[in-house]
Amino acid sequence: MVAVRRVAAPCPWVCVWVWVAVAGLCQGLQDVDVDGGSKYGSLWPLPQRVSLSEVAFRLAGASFRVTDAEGSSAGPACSLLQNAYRRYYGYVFGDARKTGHFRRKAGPAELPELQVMITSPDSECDGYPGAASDESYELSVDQPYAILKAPKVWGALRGLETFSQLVFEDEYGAKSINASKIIDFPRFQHRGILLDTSRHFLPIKVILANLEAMAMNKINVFHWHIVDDPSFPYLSRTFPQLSQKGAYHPYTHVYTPADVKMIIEFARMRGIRVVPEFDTPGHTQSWGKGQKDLLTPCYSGSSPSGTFGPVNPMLNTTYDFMNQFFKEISTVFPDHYVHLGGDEVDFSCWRSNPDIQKWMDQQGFGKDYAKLESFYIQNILAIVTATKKGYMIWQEVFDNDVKLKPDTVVNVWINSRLQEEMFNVTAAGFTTILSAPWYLDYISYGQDWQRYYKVEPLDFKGSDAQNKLVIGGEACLWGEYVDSTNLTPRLWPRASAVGERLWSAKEVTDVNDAYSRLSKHRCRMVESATRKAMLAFALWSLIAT
Ligand code: CP6
Repeated sequence: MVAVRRVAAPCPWVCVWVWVAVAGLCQGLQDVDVDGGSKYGSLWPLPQRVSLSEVAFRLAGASFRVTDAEGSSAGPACSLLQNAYRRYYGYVFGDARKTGHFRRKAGPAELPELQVMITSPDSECDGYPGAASDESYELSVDQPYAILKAPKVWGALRGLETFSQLVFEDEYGAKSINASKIIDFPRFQHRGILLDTSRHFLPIKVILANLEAMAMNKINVFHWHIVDDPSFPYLSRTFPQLSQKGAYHPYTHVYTPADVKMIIEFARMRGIRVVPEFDTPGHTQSWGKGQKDLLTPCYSGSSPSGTFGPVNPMLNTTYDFMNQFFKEISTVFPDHYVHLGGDEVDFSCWRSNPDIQKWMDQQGFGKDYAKLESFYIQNILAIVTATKKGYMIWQEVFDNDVKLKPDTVVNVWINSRLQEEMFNVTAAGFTTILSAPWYLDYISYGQDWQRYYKVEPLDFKGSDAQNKLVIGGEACLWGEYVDSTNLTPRLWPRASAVGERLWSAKEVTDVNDAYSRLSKHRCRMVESATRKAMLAFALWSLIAT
């Protein structure tokens, strides 16, 4: 057996370990296993290029500053950055400025400041992140101060996260950081998480906490599967009866316009897009409660059975409603994209309805219900296009030969014919995101994060041009068996595996190295959540007593 020895024994975990893999040497030093540490400390996801020096600096909580560099295009008026500086100061030092920290006469030099430089004339400080946002940054930790350079604020946010991940406590408990140089940018632009707020309502604070966790993992899209069959928690200004009748509770289990605004702003501050999904014509049972005649009446024999199926595609009133509804959506959600669903349409109800049958004959659709589905979707796409939005759709819409705009994002979710689908979608020239291998609501025994980690999104036989159309992926947390009581442990740190796969270079595949970094990253996420919970409890105590 090869014993692996640690030479730099007092070295703290984040700094570069020196390993000697020779048996029998270095007597008196402790033998440890190979999985003792990554030379990249706790960095997660691993930046594209990292060089770490063994020289360390000390950070003094009482005096350390994050400041705008001279010549930066974002100044004190950029509240997105100013808030981020405050937030990351809190992550690094705890929220209170500590004075009287441990001082040594001799020891590492102090690093007094991190200067943030936005290099492009338009910092995009007051804008929303989008499908083409630049998240690149360069971080140099050295004397006399550390410098974070990014073309846009979005890269600065990612760089601040990385800076905070480099900070560790030395053997005296003092905050320290190694001299380092990092050049970083994402491999894939679209790195998302789907949360489902219909099967179970998720309180705002759960959504916000997850946005926070997403930022820690450089995940930049919140795919909000906001409504579905069981409930309609979106409070529409135009059609308030949808949530009045369709939510689990008309006041407590709804997202008001103010709630939605808050979630979008909280996400923006962290460089996260909010892409809402309003899935039709299937998965719409809850819509029918507040909107008469929207759904197709199902028949049993020659009479209506009293149950309803997908949206009724043969009525003009359906499209009048959808027109008004998506007009509202286009003003409430600032992202260029809306997800329009289109998955899992059950034809049995349409088939049972004699009015639909007759109308299909008139249209020349015969008995081809996929044609009916395509007819409906085509109309919805036109309605949404008129609001100047782009759309994402589940793969069935593409499979059914619906005519799609060139900037359509096709969301691939069926695992059994994944490679084939990725090939076909990209061969047709559409951008695609991958969800199929990352259904995190599915649980199994053991370290299944490794299964998610080992997925290679470009593992299909496409040309270079086809590969370029794969813009990323999403981890999906469907809500049938998930509510606020079990959401966090089901999602984290397993979604972190997806985060690194989509951010880091293709070659970053060492599971042992990932394990070492991920276990520390997980501790960091737990600590951050615990600090928030304690803060909330302290505030609650003040108010409640
Ligand atoms: N809800 C909606 C779901 C699913 C889909 N759409 C789903 C289907 C199969 C599995 C998991 C989730 N629950 N609206 C499919 C995109 Cl295994």
